[in-house]
Amino acid sequence: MNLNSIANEIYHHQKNAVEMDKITSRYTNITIEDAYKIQEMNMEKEIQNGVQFVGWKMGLTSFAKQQSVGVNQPIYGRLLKSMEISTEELSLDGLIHPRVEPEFAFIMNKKLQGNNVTEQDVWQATQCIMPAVEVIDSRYRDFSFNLIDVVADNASSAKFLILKQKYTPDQFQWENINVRMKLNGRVIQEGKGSAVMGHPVRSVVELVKMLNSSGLCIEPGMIVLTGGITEAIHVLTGDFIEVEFDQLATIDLTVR
Ligand code: 0L1
Ligand code: MG
Repeated sequence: MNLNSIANEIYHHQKNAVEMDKITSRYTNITIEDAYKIQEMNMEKEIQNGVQFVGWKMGLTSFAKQQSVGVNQPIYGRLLKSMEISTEELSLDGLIHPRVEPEFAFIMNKKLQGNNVTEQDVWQATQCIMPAVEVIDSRYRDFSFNLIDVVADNASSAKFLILKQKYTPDQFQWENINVRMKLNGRVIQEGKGSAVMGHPVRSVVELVKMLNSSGLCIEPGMIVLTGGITEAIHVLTGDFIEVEFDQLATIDLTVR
């Protein structure tokens, strides 16, 4: 088994928006550590090409999502500047079978590292929190994968949008913020901040610990997407999505 060639295969499918078969059905000895290594190798390719590495995303942070993949742990992925969409138009170019989910984006202003990090440490390192939407797009056929497959595929990262509105960490009880997602005018998903590991700050704590086990950390200025507040919804060309964060703001997305 050659991790470099598996990384190249996944990278090809990510870049060309073509579905692939699960790697775990072909490489039965592959480990979760190998999968994070593959993720890192592909990120290195992007950095070599001049693309900025801007932060981290946590995935599978809700019980519902963990159940749907049959796991009991979250995962992390890497965010690139090229994944960020700044207009409220979502182009499906370069995507296979995209899904959209509401998230909180934590913007960090201090380095966070180590295995003993606390919620207090995270709050002290949080510059602001912003409503966000993540567009996930697994490169695996029919969204069929296990934990190792999805980690190697950068936790299904594809695009993200962060609203300009900034909120201070103490402005709201983030676990109590209700979020509704409407598809073409009809509410089809509802959730609460507490869906993210009980409280989104816990997702950042967990991320720091997971990164630490690979000698990594959150650097000042980085974004952290803390994980889906509701289930993700499939989107198609022509769809209009409204993501309403109670007390905060609404993100409108037109799919082109
Ligand atoms: O952001 C997420 O929670 C997605 C993690 C990967 C699972 C999926 O693609 O649904
Ligand atoms: Mg997500």
